[in-house]
Amino acid sequence: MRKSLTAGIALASVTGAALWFVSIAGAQGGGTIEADVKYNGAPVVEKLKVNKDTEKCGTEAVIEKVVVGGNKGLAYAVVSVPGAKGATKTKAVIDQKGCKFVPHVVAMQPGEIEIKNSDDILHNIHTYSTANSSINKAQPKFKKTMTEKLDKPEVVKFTCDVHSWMLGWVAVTPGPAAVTDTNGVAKVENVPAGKHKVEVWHETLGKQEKEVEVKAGQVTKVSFEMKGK
Ligand SMILES: [Cu+2]
Repeated sequence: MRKSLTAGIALASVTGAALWFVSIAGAQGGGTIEADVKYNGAPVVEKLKVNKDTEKCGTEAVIEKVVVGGNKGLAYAVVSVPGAKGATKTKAVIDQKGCKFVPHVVAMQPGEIEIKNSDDILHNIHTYSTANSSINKAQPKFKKTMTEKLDKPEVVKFTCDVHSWMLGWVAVTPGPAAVTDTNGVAKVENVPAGKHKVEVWHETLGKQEKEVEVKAGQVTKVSFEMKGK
């Protein structure tokens, strides 16, 4: 220990402060969890005729409840590590575009979320939650962004009172989290080394959890198979 510290100081004095900083960050020992979420069932997509704001919304709303991509990968599942503290906060953003919430599912740490309106028409954000207070606010076309607070961990349902088909989900998680892509893969970064519980949540297929062991600087893979209800 003493030997490596001395070597570190010697190295830092030669190559400068930037490298020293890197070696300290590495010593904290974060790893990555790569979750592979699969679903063996059929995709569920509902279609609805639209006769309002059709110049922005189109004439058909597509409500994607279960999105299954290549290799049975399940999209829009939230993978989180609730017990891991000190997750890096990135700014959460959800947009209303084409009368849809984009992305359909957002994962964020407790804090602020920026709600955008890219549509040039009136939307009315209406959220459903228990721990956080409900948001029910008109967002006229000139109001391009609103910032709201979601500071308690839970999954918050986003709807719009103007366009009844609009549906989005914001998962406020206490630890680091990520949403699966169209291949059903989510990479959760900066997870401290050690044993952790990994949770997967999907809006219609429910929850699952598994234990994993994360090692510093390494990628730990874990797979889930969600069951239909
Ligand atoms: Cu709307």
